[in-house]
Amino acid sequence: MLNIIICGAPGCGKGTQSDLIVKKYDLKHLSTGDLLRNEIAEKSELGIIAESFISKGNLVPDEMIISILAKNIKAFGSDINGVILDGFPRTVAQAEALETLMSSNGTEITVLLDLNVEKDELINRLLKRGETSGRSDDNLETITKRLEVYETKTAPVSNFYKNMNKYAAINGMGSVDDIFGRIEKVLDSKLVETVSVSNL
Ligand code: B4P
Repeated sequence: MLNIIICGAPGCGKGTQSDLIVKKYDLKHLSTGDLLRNEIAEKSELGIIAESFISKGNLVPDEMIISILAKNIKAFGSDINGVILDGFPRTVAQAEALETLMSSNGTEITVLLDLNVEKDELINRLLKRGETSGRSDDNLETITKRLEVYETKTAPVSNFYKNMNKYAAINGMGSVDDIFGRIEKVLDSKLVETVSVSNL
């Protein structure tokens, strides 16, 4: 199985690259941002709570997001090539919960792809998206807060996976296709490793 985490600062292109990865490697896609936005659109109880955090640039509480993720992963069943987790985990507590969840399902994370993008470019991309997205978090004040929250809460997740030898930094600057080419190199080498281990 190829179980991938894709992470990086807000606007780094997680969602954009996830769509290409899912197509090429035939994986299931779980975007916690999309799941939360669906709840918000449906005006569910969870969506109303989530919106109050997201519109201020904060992360939604760990317990809430962990239970949503666990429910959705379970729904995929076991007959799949793997999953891509887009925007999860965003805190070390979420990473710890994910490790427990994966091992209880008899599987594990293959690699964390960390998309590195310069701050000015992140802000430009999100402001541009804000012109059409209608998202309550795509404005300069909220983007600034999201970048701060990323540095304090999410960046430490990289170390968690570096310590497990499951970390790959990806240069996230340039065209969508060039960035995807860099990701393919990493994932193709992971696939070769997975096949050689299963043939031992
Ligand atoms: P997310 O939905 O994960 O979104 P994101 O960080 O805004 O965007 P992403 O990196 O996916 O960027 P995209 O491809 O769209 O999170 C939203 C909020 O939900 C969070 O702030 C948080 O509050 C909450 N949340 C989500 N998960 C959570 C969790 N696990 N725990 C707690 N809270 C959670 O790209 C951005 C823009 O750039 C797009 O317009 C795209 O077209 C453009 N773009 C992409 N690649 C480009 C390139 N190479 N060049 C130029 N433009 C590019």
